[in-house]
Amino acid sequence: MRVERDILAANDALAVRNRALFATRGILAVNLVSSPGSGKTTLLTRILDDLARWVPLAVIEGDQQTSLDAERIRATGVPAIQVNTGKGCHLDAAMVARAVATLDPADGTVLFIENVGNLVCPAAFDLGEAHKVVVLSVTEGDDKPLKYPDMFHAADAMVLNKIDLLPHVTFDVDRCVAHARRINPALEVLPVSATRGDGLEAWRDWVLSRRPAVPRHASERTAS
Ligand SMILES: Nc1nc2c(ncn2[C@@H]2O[C@H](COP(=O)(O)OP(=O)(O)O)[C@@H](O)[C@H]2O)c(=O)[nH]1
Ligand SMILES: [Mg+2]
Ligand SMILES: [Zn+2]
Repeated sequence: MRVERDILAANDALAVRNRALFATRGILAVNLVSSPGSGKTTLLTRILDDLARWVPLAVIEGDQQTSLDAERIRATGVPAIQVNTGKGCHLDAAMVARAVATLDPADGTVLFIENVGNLVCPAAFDLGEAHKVVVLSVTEGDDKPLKYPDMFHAADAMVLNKIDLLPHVTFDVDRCVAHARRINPALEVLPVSATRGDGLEAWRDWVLSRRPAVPRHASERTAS
């Protein structure tokens, strides 16, 4: 559809600008995507303290309504901005650009973007992030990679959350991973329980290992 194509082209142009800004400032932007309730905010709150020992952090929280998630993030001491999309069902690059201007993250910041809970259109909207990470919880069914292939194709990693609930639900981890890798053979899989704590170190290390080198001129600007 024409209108849809124009909207995506305009978004892509802004995403290119976001990505260029992140590159000059050595910022790692990670876009968390999932259906509502899979555990995105919990996955963040559980590693922010630890990450804060190594890197500056900032969070953009997307939801249709409320600033509850930004408040959960700020309670950890990390700066967060809530973006309410109203009837909108995804964040776009312009929203991220405005939030970044307000947050004014330091060079070398790890910037998490928690997208609106939706496994469909966030796959199509580039925000300028380095990586999309799809969060799937075991209560959602092991067939979701087959049903929402675009999202699993766009993601570089899948956090498989709520593994503490595996004894109580019908969810075949091997089948889920096989489905996901059929769509995206390079997909990394991180099984975790955000509440019980399993796999959180691997999740933290995955983030830390993705940091770009901070460009020389950027570190000179911050050096006092
Ligand atoms: N049992 C269990 N519950 C979890 C886990 N992670 C998150 N939850 C719960 O799932 C619900 C939704 O979590 P939230 O982080 O708000 O999900 P979001 O909508 O993706 O940001 C909350 O009640 C969390 O406590 C987990 O690993 N195990
Ligand atoms: Mg949330
Ligand atoms: Zn949407």
